[in-house]
Order: sequence, then C-alpha cells, then structure tokens
Amino acid sequence: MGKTITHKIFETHLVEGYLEPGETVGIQVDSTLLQDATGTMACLEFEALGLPRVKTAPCVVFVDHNMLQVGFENPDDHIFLQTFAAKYGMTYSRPGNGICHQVYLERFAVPGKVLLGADSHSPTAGGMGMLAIGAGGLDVALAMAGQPFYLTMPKIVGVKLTGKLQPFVSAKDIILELLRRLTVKGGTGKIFEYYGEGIRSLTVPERSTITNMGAELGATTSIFPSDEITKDYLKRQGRESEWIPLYPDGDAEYQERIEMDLSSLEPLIARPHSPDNVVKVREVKGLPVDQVAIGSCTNSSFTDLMIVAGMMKGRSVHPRVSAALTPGSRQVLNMIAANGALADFIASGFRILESACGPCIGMGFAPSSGGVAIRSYNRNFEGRAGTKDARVYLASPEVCAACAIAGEITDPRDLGVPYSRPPLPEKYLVDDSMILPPSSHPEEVEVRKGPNIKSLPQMFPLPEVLDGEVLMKVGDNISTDHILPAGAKILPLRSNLPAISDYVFAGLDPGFVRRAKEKGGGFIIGGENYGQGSSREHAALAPKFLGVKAVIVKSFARIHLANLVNFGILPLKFANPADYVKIDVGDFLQCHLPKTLNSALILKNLTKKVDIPVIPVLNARDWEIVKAGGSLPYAKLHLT
Ligand code: MIC
Ligand code: SF4
Repeated sequence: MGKTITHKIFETHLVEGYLEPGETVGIQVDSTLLQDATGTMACLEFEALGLPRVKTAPCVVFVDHNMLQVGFENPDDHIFLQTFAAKYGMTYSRPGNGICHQVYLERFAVPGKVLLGADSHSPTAGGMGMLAIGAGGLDVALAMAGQPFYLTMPKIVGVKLTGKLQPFVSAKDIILELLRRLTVKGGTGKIFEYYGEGIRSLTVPERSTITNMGAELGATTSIFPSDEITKDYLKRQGRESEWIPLYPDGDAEYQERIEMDLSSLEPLIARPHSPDNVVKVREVKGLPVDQVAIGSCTNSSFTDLMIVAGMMKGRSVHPRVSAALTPGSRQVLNMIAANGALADFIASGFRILESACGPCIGMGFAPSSGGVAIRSYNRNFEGRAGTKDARVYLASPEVCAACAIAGEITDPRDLGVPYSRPPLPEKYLVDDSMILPPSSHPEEVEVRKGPNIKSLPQMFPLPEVLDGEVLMKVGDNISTDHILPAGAKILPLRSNLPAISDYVFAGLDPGFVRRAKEKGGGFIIGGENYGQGSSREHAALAPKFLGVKAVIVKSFARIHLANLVNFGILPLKFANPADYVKIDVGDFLQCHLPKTLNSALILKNLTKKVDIPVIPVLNARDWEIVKAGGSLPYAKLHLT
C-alpha cells in the first residue's frame, strides 16, 4: 500500500515506535514556535533544564498575544523574551511584526519538516506541507532541548476535495463545513490530509485557513501536499529554494476518507458558542449585528484583506456596527498600506487595530453586553471575546464584510456588491527587520526578568494514595478558556503562576479557588472532550498549583491531556461513562496507585460508598512521568 504525506514525514523523523494508529511514537522536531502568552513559561521551563542553547532551528518566539500593555507586565515579558531569545539561540519576532502563525507561514514554514508550536493553531503551517503540531509549553521546551516529541500515532483521514469554490464562498467555508459534519471532537486522534483536484484552486494562505481551524476539530494536525502552488507561494515570498515536492502515493492508505465538492458549498457561519454550531448564513440572515472583526491567524492574509477592501470600497460600515481590522502581519499591513486598500478600510469606517491577536482573546475590542459579533476568527467559546453574554459568530471575511455593510447577518451573494478575488501579489513585500537573530555573544546577554516573572515551583512525586474532595464537576466540551480564561486582566499573569492560579474556572464558578485552597486540593470531574481548545499549559499548571490531584472525565482533548501529564496530574476516564452521575461536588474520593500501570483502577467514592472503575489515560512512559511529579523532574532524571 502507498504512503500518505503524513506517513512520509513521520518516517523521516521517527526515533521511537511504530507508525500504527494508537501506538506511542517519538519524533524528532526540526523547528519550534513560541508566542508571548505561552512562551514566558516555556522559556522558564527551558531554563530549568539547564542547557546553554536551544537545539531546534529555527526556534522562533513571537510577541502577538500580550500587547495591550495596560501595565508593566506585558512589556516586561517582551524584554524577558527578547533577552532570553538572544542568549539561548532563538529568533525573536518583535511586537508589531504580526501574529505568530501568519508570520511563521510567510517567513519560516518549510515543507517536509516538523514544527512543534506552543500554540494550538500551529497546524497553520500544514498549508505549506509541514507537519505542524500544537503542544503545551513544556513539550516545546523539551523539543528545544533536543528531546523527541511523543504522541499517540493518529489515524490519517484523507479529505478529498473536488470542484471549485463559487464567488463569495471561501476556504473558511470548507473548514466550517467539516466542523458541521464532524463536530469539535470529530478530529480527536486524527490527522487530516487534503488531496484531490479541488486543492489545485486553493493558494497556500487559503490552505492554511483550513489547517489552522483543523485545531477546532480537535485534530492532531492537518496537512496539504507541497506542490507547484506551494512552490509558487514560496517564490513570491523570495524563498523558492526552500521548496521540496511532497505528494501522497497514488494508492496512499488512509484510515478514513471524507469527500467534499467545493462547487456545492455556500457561505456558512458558526453560531454561539461553539465553532461546530454551523449553519448556512441564509438560515440566520437578518439578525442585527453590533460588531464585526476581521483578522486573526485564521483569516488575515493579504488576499483575505484585499477581498474585503474590494467589498468595502466606496461603501460604509453600517451605523449600528463597530468594525475593526487586525492585519495578520506587518507584511500584510505594509502591502495594503502601499496599494491603497488600507485607505479603503479607513474610509469605510473600519477601526484599524494593530497586527496582533487582540480581540480574538479579549485583548481589547470586546463586544457590548449581549452584543452580536461576527468575526473571521476561529473560536467563539462563551466569554472568550471579553464579554460574558456576547454572542460571537464565526464566518469568512466575505461574510463579515457583508454584515459590516448591511448591519445584519447577510449572505454576501445577496448584497449586490461585485466580487473580485485578486491574484497573489507578484512579490510579497519582504522586510525582516523586525525579526531579530540570536546574539553571537550570548555570554554577554543578561536575561531581564521583571517583578511579575516568577520561577516555577518544585514538583514532587505522586503519593501512593490520592484522596480528597471533588472540587468541581463540569459537562461536555469544557475548553481551556473555561478552565483558565484569557482576556486583558488575566493574560498578563501568564509568567506569574501564583497570581494566575486565582482565576481557575473564574467564569464558571468563582468559588472554585477558595474551595481548592480550603480543602488542600482535590479532584475535578468532567464530561466528553475535556480541555478542548488552546494549548495553554496554565490550564493544567494552575490547577496543579491549587492541589488538583486527578481529573476524571469521559474523554480528554489531546493537548490538555498531555499538559496534565506534564505537570503530574493523573488523567483518568470513566470505564463506564454512565458512572459520571455517581460523583458530585463535595464527595470524598480515594484511589490507590499501583506500582506498575494497570488498565483499570478503582476509585472509591467514600461519601456515596460506591466503587467506580476508572482507566488511566496514560502509556507506560506517561505513567512514569506522572509518578515523578511531571515532565520537568522526569526530564532532569533522563536528559543526557
Ligand atoms: C488561543 O487561541 O486560545 C491562544 C491564546 O492562542 C492559545 C494559546 C494561549 O492560551 O496562550 C492557543 O491556541 O494555544
Ligand atoms: Fe492569536 Fe487568536 Fe490565533 Fe490564538 S487563535 S493565535 S489568540 S489570533
């Protein structure tokens, strides 16, 4: 049987295991990506490993999330990251240079290589034929130290695209359609590999919109072949020499197959509060809109913005709507400034925000109370935008522009504006002056840590008996935004574990932290897909700091599960999901840990006097890590 491109890349990077779905495999990582919100902690973790230089190349740290700078915390973090990068051999992308995934795609992504990124949307680079995986900061720090990345070998899903997108229908609608069909947990344990004649009409930035939002499916990653279109994009970025061809074999073996006819797609929209709550735009048309936001790592390429500028030219943002643009990168911003499209945005009434994540994680431009916001972004979890009762919808830039003009949800095909999809620019404007290489005299660089940057606490081995009260019980699809919110108030605390820990479950249950502190820690009970969404390891680290010993759920999302293991919290799933009802908040639980890993353990609910069989969601290596108190103490024992 022939090989998929995923298989081919895995094969050239494999250091441990067999490429069979479900097997634990270790792969060598070529390149690493950090951003400021996860990167400060990852750098502190790398520092704790005691190595002089990073071993991945390029290892790039971007400042794009924490840019509001309402106090000293964010700028202190920037200086920390800049000096840390200079000293330890990392490349630093300065604030203002753009959103990590967009800039990585433009300037760093290379087909056939493996990227491990401390951000869940790292698969954006899959649009370039790169095997790009999101992970917790500690896994990335370990990769920076030259350690393999371990994962459960996913199933490969072949997604065959046929046909061609119609006017006003875009790459965003392809991934929204997949989310509609498969839901936010449909991609768990899977890699989506795209093929078929339909991919030939998709440019690299469009492919990257699709691979970016593969994260919302819960997929390990998504990938496109590296073909003539990839080569053409690299050429326009002045990087043609970095191209290699990479195709699946004609008889490639996919464990699952999906087909989609692009010609039959129409504009789609995800309703609040989940990216899979997808319907046709026409089904919700007419709903008054308060806010429109165009940008984010999903949809702010040059072409995306040129399409919107074309629609806005000579038209105005509706008086009811507050509209904002966050260009994906300084390259994009520079180019729309040079060709006049920025002037069209300004003239139409769009507010021009800086090139950063911004509104996507509630760092400014929060919607009004109960307001309806239409965004070209990738996540619409409740409260994420900064306003608890806002209703955030996700759609393509074309749909966003139509809503901005009409003041209500509108299918852009009904608006009567002309559609033009500009070709890629002959040459992208390349100016890497805000990308700083590491210092050639690292011994002279002093790493500067502001007062908000606190070192990591010591982690201790797990005791033989875990016991304590149930502190929290939640339902299905709890995201890391629920477990540890982002936003302007909390994000600046990412390098201060004691301070950020005060916000665990802040939006769901403000009493949680007090309870955890009073009881000296305990257990969390969850439903399906617990920990979906972002890669933020703080959603495991902060509960650990509060004494959480085990999380017992029906199923976990991949990155969060790895983060729990990394910080020595025992991940358990119900052997029988129906037992979920047998545990309530306040119940006293007890679990004896065996010396060697068993397939099932008994969790005693001493309050209700029932025994509940639970399964540790661990392989043998993870079990050793959890027992050691997490990956840091474990790595220190094993680093050569
Ligand atoms: C997100 O989109 O949720 C974030 C903010 O980019 C996170 C990373 C973080 O929390 O720092 C992600 O996607 O991993
Ligand atoms: Fe930034 Fe939003 Fe992309 Fe996360 S999803 S990297 S917050 S733009």
